[in-house]
Amino acid sequence: MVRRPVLTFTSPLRSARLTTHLGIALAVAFGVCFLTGVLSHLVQHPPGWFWWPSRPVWLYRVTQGLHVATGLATVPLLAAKLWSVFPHLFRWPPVRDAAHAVERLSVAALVGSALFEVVTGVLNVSRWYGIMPFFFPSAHYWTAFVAIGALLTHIGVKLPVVREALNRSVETPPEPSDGLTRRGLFAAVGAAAGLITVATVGQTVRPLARVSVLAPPHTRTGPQGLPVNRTADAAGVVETARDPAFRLEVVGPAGTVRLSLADLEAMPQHTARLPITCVEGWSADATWTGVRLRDLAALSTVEGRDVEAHVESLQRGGRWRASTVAPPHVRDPLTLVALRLDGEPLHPDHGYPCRLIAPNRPGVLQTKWVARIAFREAS
Ligand code: HEM
Ligand SMILES: Nc1nc2c(c(=O)[nH]1)N[C@H]1C(S)=C(S)[C@@H](COP(=O)(O)O)O[C@H]1N2
Ligand SMILES: [Mo]
Repeated sequence: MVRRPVLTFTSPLRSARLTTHLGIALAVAFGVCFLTGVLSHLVQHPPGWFWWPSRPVWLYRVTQGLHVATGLATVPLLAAKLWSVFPHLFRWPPVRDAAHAVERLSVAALVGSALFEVVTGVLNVSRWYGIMPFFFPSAHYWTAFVAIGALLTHIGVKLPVVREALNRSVETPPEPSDGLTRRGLFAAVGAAAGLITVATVGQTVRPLARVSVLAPPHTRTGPQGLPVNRTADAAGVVETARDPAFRLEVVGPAGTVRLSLADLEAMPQHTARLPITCVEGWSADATWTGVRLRDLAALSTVEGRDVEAHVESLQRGGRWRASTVAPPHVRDPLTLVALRLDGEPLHPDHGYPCRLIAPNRPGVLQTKWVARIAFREAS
């Protein structure tokens, strides 16, 4: 028996039906990616109409974990989908008429933006920020709208073909009698997506950490058993963080107070088990102890008013040196200015002398090495 080479340019495995099934799987993964991605953007840059709760504590962990997991599972789906239509991309003439030209352009935008999203996403979670000559979140964010717009256009244009392909009575080209079948190919793509998921999802589904061999190394562990994105050294705070003259400045409409570490330790201490959820997809639970943010608000604001907090780090520069805590999170008794991790003083890399930790909040907003908190009445 002669074995036919499979997956070639002229492979008989290609059919509208196979492309349709791959396309549906890809569209679902892309849809989840788009929605969870836009949600993440809104949580980080909330417009006036947007409201994000402080509970459940794990919600952002799930949505962002899903974003990165579905994004990574997209890689084999996208590869197989492109392979299944590859000969079409070289059809002659490339453009027949105006309508066809628009359709071709939307396909070009779709392929380009989809590849861009997947490649930049993978580069970001692997921390190869340096080789991207643009600011990742902005480029990835705006291209997502190009991708989803082109995807919806594409689905609209292809709907008749999709309908026909899903109609069981329609003849599909004969399957090759030897080698890989369409069902086999579809199963292989599914298995590849599954393998990628198992190999990476342990960075957030911690019981799977040991089998997730492709999870980036820095997401596995760190000082005090918790990963670190930016170290005290990288943030340039090694000296200022251990200065005994350190005071936390708390500013508000009712006055300003300066608290030493001993002052903070003398206030009522509370313990909470909360995850750090890095936007890059890793997350881990830890036990934090410290002062409630709302107790600090009480020192400098008028009781009963809704306040938000602007939290600033000792770190001089850097995009994540400050964050704003919205009223639901300021009120939440689990929102802490933490002094301890698992009962020990914070490691310098985790934000010594004190760091913000709030429930249901992206990691980038969990400001470390907090030096100043300004409360103001929420508008
Ligand atoms: C392998 C695939 C992907 C990976 C690994 C990935 C990873 C990421 C990461 C790490 C972020 C957080 C960025 C930050 O806030 O610093 C993000 C945000 C985002 N992603 Fe993806 N992504 C992937 C695919 C996609 C796709 C296919 C779409 C849309 C169709 C998408 C849409 C978004 C959006 C809208 C954001 C929010 C950006 C912002 O905060 O401004 N991503 N992605
Ligand atoms: N001042 C400051 N705080 C920061 C950062 C930073 O770069 N500077 N990085 C943030 C990011 S991206 C994450 S994921 C968390 C990680 O906290 P950890 O290092 O204690 O795990 O800290 C956040 N707090
Ligand atoms: Mo992060």
